Parts: sequence; C-alpha cells; structure tokens
Amino acid sequence: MTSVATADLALDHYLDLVGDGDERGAIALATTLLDSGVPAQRVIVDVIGATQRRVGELWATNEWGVAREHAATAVSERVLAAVGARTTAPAARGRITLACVDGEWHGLPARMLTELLRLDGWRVDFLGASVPGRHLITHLHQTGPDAVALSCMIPTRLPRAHAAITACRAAGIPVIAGGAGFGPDGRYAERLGADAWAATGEDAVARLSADWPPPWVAEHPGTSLGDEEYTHLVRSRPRLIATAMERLPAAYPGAHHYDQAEIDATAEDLGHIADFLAAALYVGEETIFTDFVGWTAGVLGSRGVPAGALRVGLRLVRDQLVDFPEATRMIDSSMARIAA
Ligand code: B12
Repeated sequence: MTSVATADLALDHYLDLVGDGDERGAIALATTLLDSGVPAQRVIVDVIGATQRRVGELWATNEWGVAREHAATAVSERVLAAVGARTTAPAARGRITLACVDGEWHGLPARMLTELLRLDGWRVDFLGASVPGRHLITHLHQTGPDAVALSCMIPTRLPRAHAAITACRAAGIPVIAGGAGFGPDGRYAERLGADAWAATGEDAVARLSADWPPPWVAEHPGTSLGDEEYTHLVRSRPRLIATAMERLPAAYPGAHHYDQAEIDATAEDLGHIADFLAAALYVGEETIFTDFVGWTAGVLGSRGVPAGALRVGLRLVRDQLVDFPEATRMIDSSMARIAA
C-alpha cells in the first residue's frame, strides 16, 4: 500500500481522535504513520490539513460547536509540533520569515507551511498569528531573510496584507503570499504587489526551491487600492453597526426578544458585513463580498436563522450608505444572489 493510501486510511480515525480532544491518541497515530514510512509531508498535508478542512465543514454545518473546533485545532497544533520534533533536515537553503498578516488568527496553516519548508531545508522564523506590520519589518532588519512568506486566510485582512507587502518590499525583501484570503487563484496577491503566490504549502516549497529570488520588479503595476468609499466605510464602521443595531427591532420584530448572546452575535455579523464590504471595495472585487454573503447564508441557515434575517442586516447597512455607489451595488448583487 502506498504511503498516501496509508495516510488516507488514517483520516477518519484521526478526525475521531481530534473530535474527542484526544491529544495523546492523535500524536500516537501520527507517530505510527511516520514510523511506518509515511513521509512527514503526507502526515502534515493529507492528515492534519485534510482534517482541518473537514473540521471547518463540520463547524459550518453546525454539527460541531465552536468549543469542539477549538479543541480539535489545539490537538492538531500539538501533533504538528510532535511531527516537527521527530523530523530533521539540515537548514541548507536560506532563511525565510513566515508570518500571518495583522488580524489574521489562523496560525495553523502557516505553521503547517513552516514545517514543510523546514523539511525542505529552509531556516524558518515563524512569527505566528496576527503580526503587526511594523514588528514584522523590525524583524526583517534584524535577520535579513531571503523571503517573507505572508499568510492570509480571510479576505478581510487584505488591506493589512497590502501594507505588509509594500513595507517588506520597501525593505528589499521579496514576498511570497499564500492562504485562501488571496482568492481562489491568488489573484489578489499580484494586485497587492506580492512577488509570488502559491496555492498550497507544497506548491510554496516547489516555488521557493525552483527559482528564488524572482527577478526584482521595482514597482508592481498597482491598481488603485483603497479609494474614498473604502476609507469612509472604515471610518464610519462603529456608527454603521450601532445605528443598524438600533434600527434592528423595527426592521426585524423577532429581534425584540433577543437575549444578550443573540445581540452580540448579530453585532458581530454586522461587523463581518462591514469588513467584507470594505475588503471588496479595497481590492475592487465584488466577489469578495458576494461570496461572503452566500457563505454566511449557508452558515446561518444551518443554525436555523432564515435568509430573511440576513437580508434585513444587509438592508440596514445599505440604507446608511448614501453616496456609496460601489458598496450599494455590491450589496444589491449579494441580495440578488441569496434570493436566487
Ligand atoms: C481552525 C479555524 C479557526 C481558528 C484558527 C486557530 C488556529 N490556531 O489556526 C479560529 C477559531 C481562530 C478561527 C477564527 C475565524 N475563522 Co476560521 N477556520 C478554522 C478552520 C476550521 C481550519 C483552519 C486550518 O487550520 N486550515 C488548515 C488547512 C486546511 O489550510 P490550508 O488552507 O490547506 O493550508 C495550506 C494553504 O493555505 C497554504 N498556506 C497557508 N498560508 C500560506 C502562506 C504562504 C506564503 C503560502 C505560499 C501558502 C500558505 O499552505 C497551507 C499548508 O499546506 C477553517 C476551515 C478551513 N477550510 O481551513 C476555518 C475558516 C478559515 N474560518 C473561517 C471564519 C469565517 C473564521 C472567523 C471569521 C469566524 C468568526 N465568526 O469569528 C474567524 C476569523 C478570525 C481571524 N480574524 O483570523 C472561514 C473562512 C470563510 C471565508 N469566507 O473566508 C473558514 C473557511 C471556515 C468555514 N468552513 O467556513 N478559525
């Protein structure tokens, strides 16, 4: 049996273990796979990564609560550390700084990439989740790496990703971008000025070992990013949400009976609407917003919240966005999408 098949067979068992918070069991399974000749890369990608995607689906469909997802992720972090500790590769290639963009809390995908790069012979300084731009730059000045690898899993962090990419390049260090936040084919990475993009950790390993550094382009042909609408929207975010919450009971009578947890969840959802809208305006990509609304409709639907409630939330935001033609157009097309 091939090692890929062995890793595949372990998947269901591994999911059960992390779903049960069984750290020791999960580490034992990963160690057994390594001992039976499954390469560490396969354990990282085909077991840990594939399971995390499954965990995301189980959370989205409300089969798993947040606590179970958190516990499973915490177990996988420990398993990844155990796999890393059991494998060594001489750091012969060069040095890479790997960081999650400011406000990006998905540290595990970046940690997976860290281990994959180490296995390929890079010395990796992993700075973890949510790294503020100026601290990232200080680190670059102190260590002088060959590359910065920037991870962004959700598009709301793209404006910060842009700032980080610009600052790294100003310091003379080329940037490779990755993570689902940069879009399905990484198309936002180029728009934000990254030197390279890779879809997966293994693609990143291949890209960095094949031709790095890429030819230096003094300035990437930047489209205009972060126009007036974006700036106004970001500035008015707190008022936008507060006003929408005030108007909510009149627009959605069910909200009269909301308890504090429901009020907090609604305010958080309105915050996501504002943030995804801002990101879509920043990058000039309507799909960032319409995909988010489609995804939210699914998540709320599996928690028994009707699409009508989401429509009300969108309308409460839209009604305040007088003189925001792009934003209202994006909201309208998202409403048409959920109606369909
Ligand atoms: C665990 C998890 C969390 C944890 C993260 C903890 C941690 N330590 O990482 C916590 C609880 C913090 C979290 C929070 C949120 N999450 Co979350 N989360 C997940 C989950 C279930 C797993 C993430 C993971 O570990 N993936 C690991 C593997 C599967 O990722 P991967 O993409 O294959 O990784 C590879 C590539 O991305 C690539 N790569 C990654 N970085 C880089 C960098 C470079 C340079 C390169 C080249 C490549 C590269 O290499 C990796 C290794 O091969 C995902 C589901 C999913 N499908 O990923 C949701 C998910 C990403 N989360 C989601 C959401 C919505 C959120 C929240 C907004 C939820 C909320 N309501 O608050 C917040 C946002 C927090 C923030 N601001 O960052 C959504 C995003 C949807 C969207 N529209 O974008 C997802 C997809 C869940 C879902 N099913 O819908 N989350």
